[in-house]
Amino acid sequence: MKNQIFSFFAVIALFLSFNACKPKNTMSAVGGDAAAKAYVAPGKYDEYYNFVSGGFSGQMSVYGLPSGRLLRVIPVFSVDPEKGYGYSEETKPMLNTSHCFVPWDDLHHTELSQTNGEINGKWVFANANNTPRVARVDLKTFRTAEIIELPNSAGNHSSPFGTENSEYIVAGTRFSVPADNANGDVPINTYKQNFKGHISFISIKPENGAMDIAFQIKTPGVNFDLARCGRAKSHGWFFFSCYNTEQANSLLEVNASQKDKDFVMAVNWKKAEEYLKAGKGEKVKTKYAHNVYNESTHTATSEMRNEVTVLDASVLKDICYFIPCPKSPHGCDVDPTGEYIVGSGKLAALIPVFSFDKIQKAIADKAFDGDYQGIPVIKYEAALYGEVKKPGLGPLHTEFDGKGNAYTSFFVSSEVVRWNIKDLKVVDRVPTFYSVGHLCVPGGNTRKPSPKYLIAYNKITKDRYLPTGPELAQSAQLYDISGDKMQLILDFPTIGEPHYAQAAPAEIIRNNGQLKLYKIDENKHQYAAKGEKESKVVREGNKVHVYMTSIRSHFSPDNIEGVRMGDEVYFHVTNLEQDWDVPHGFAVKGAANAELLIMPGETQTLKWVPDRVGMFPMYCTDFCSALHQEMQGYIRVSPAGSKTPLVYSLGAQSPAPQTSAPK
Ligand code: K7E
Ligand code: CUA
Repeated sequence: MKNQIFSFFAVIALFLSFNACKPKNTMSAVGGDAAAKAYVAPGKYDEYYNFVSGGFSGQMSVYGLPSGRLLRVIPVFSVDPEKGYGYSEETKPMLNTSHCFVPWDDLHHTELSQTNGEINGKWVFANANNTPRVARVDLKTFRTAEIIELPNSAGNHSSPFGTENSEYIVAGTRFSVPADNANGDVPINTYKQNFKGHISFISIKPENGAMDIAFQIKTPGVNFDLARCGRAKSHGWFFFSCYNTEQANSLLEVNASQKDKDFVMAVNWKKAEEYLKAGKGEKVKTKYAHNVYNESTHTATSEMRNEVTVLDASVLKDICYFIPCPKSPHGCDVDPTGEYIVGSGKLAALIPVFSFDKIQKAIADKAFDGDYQGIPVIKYEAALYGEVKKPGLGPLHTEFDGKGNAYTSFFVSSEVVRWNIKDLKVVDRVPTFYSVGHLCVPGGNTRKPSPKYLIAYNKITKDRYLPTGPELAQSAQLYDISGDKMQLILDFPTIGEPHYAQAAPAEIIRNNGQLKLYKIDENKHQYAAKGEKESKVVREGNKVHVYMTSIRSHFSPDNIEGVRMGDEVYFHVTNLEQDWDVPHGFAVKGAANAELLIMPGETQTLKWVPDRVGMFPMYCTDFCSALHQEMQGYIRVSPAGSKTPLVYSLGAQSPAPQTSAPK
């Protein structure tokens, strides 16, 4: 019997070791009280807002925690027909770039703005990975308010990570490329000579969040992966993980995994600021778009910029330092005290923890191992606080609870490991289902984390949900980390592929002066009609401007005749409602466009080019009242050159069209 039990456990152990990456026993992971812990009763609010990256959906989604309820999808880098984002004339400029109108991107990281190293609830930033951009979402409106493109960059992955007072949002290029002002028409195998890395420091205006590229730092050509600001004692520094220090340009899975160690790059941004002030930056010609949404005109504008200031790290020797870090580091995370910097080598069997104090001493003592293309390399041992031994397989990202613990995700062994920062001992581990990427502890990248929950954002869901054909739901998992043992309490599917996410106590976000509606008196839109009396239709050549209003439950005007083939019709719809939560929608048959979804007091414009002669209905798409289905109208389209007079009306039964505003 004893023997049998022994071999039973031996088999279990074997099974576990062979199947480490695909934990199968899902039942035991969820305790009986899990449902109660994640349960938020109908009508009750969640404790936290969770801002989750949408990966290749290009959007950001907002969940309530602990319920995992989806509250909102905020369109950021991808067009969103549901909200008319990128389809309305007002929002099209938001997606403008130096390339063209780009209707999609790949959003990996969200970053909440901070004051004194704590979340302030004003803005959440996001990165576009493909066509390098950083966006600012205003948490008063939960809308994208600003997008700035990044020159000299490609694959804006190490982004957007903020400093403790949101002085800067920083962004490191994943792909090194020839600089924008250099000849890019060079053989790819000249990577070592011609390819450069650039780190962007985007300044944030404290009063309104306005973004501007303050400066860039030019570095050797490597791949920047992730970054974190120094905090508290290390405020003024930034830490980036970099891989491909081999400078390979082909088959990176082999060729960029040759070296035993790549780097964490420590950047003294206060020093960089001094050099900038002293005029050590070079003004470099380039081209990048800066797009801003104006809340009083309800309109975005896009401006092309053509210059950026670049500091060269190989010339200005004391702004950047490389610290050797094992095996292609991915995450680079700084603990709440600012002393410990954790590098997570994707292929490493240990986690190195660097000490800020030791890094400072190493720099003072010049404890260098030579340089890497002009950048000093600090000796590994001189910067190292210690190593977490055998923590798991494939460490990716680390978050902190402010109680002395770190939580690292392990992609290959599909688990979250809690370890003590001081003695570097593993104290708990819990399986994730399945391959986990980023983790989020609310405030986990601040001086004061809120250590009740941890959310794991997973890459593969396999058998967690009802199957949906070849493509399965993406997933997040919620853990209770308030006790000695981490406990899985909830799975919830996500929009797109979730990478990083941040969360904040609901109070911080709710009480930041959220907007309930736009005041109609303050509407400065060029084509606003601030009352039905102002509604009208005006022809300017082949452009027809419809100054339209919507209120429960009609449009004004609701009948339009005299539009001709060859015309471009612009429906400028002003929602006259002044109540919270009463949007109206607008759509026209056959429009090569999306709907408009217009908030109270707002004006939005749908462009429509009729493709045939005939009668075209238009209607409200948002069920706004009991008589929502009555909220409709017609537009008559006549042949090109026809003499049908331009008339419009409201409440006039045929045949009594008006040519002036309805009374
Ligand atoms: Cu690890 Cu793009 Cu931050 Cu995904 S990244 S997981
Ligand atoms: Cu307005 Cu339905």
